Amino acid sequence: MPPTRCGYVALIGAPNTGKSTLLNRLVGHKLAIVTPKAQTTRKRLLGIVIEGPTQIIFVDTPGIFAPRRRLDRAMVADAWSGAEDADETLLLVDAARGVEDEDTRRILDRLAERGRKSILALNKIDLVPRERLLGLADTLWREGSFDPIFMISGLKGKGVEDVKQHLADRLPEGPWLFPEDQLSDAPERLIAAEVTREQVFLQLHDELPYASTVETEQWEDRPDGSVRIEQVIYVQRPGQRAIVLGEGGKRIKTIGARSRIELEHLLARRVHLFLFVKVRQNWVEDRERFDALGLDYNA
Ligand SMILES: Nc1nc2c(ncn2[C@@H]2O[C@H](COP(=O)(O)OP(=O)(O)OP(=O)(O)O)[C@@H](O)[C@H]2O)c(=O)[nH]1
Ligand SMILES: [Mg+2]
Repeated sequence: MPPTRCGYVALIGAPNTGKSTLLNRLVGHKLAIVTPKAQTTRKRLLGIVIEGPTQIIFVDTPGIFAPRRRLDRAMVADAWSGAEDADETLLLVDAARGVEDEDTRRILDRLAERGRKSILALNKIDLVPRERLLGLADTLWREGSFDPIFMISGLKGKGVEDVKQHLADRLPEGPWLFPEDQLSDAPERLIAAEVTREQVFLQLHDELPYASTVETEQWEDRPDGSVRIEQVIYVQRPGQRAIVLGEGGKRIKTIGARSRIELEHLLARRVHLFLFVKVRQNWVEDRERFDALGLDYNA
């Protein structure tokens, strides 16, 4: 028997580069929420994979960008501390967007300062012609911060096995840190809140998703095997509450119905979901909300 190996691998990158999509693909389960909007992920999430003798603990992180508000700062700090605590850092670059954007530039500069090589995955290769990919890979190679460079599509699953195999061979020898069948560190009630937040992101436009947060307040396992879940969607203003509810409560009904379907799939049992929308004028400055998210209020 070969010795066991184990280690943490942080997935970092600018917002919307496909980190959460890749995490789900690597684990083979939908753990992290994914939306077309930037700044979907707010807090680190583990996805645990076994590859031969190696337990790979992937860390999905919030996108890194120039933070302005308190919540942004906490998210970005959470992402960098994920990278600092990990054995390996895997930077995702969106091949369709390239490296010209400010967010990626800032990350490249900070990684260059570390003096330790990271792994690079040029992602979304399904969207970009091959010549452009080779040009981009060449530019990134010259940064001198990356070895190796992979070309992948997290969405289509292309190149993802190669990344996994590379990490499985490279992580340090040591005992596995989690039980064999554990997929994540996130408690069910937190993942359940995320599932509803994903629907809030998908069903609402403009600034509203960013102005809201979701918390699971009640979780009751019923004798008949079903579960009763109560969640609160916090928004900042009464006008936003009206938008989340929609005309005649139509929109909240859609959010609830879709979230419930996802939850039943995820939990493999019947779900009774009750959603409430509350106005908390300054929840983005509210320490309690940060604690519920597991973020550092003073980052
Ligand atoms: N075409 C294509 N789209 C992708 C790929 N990977 C992710 N996407 C899409 O990119 C968008 C963002 O994906 P996410 O996985 O949420 O990105 P993220 O990096 O986790 O974003 P944040 O959490 O906001 O930082 C979604 O619409 C995904 O479907 C890919 O390989 N190819
Ligand atoms: Mg994400």
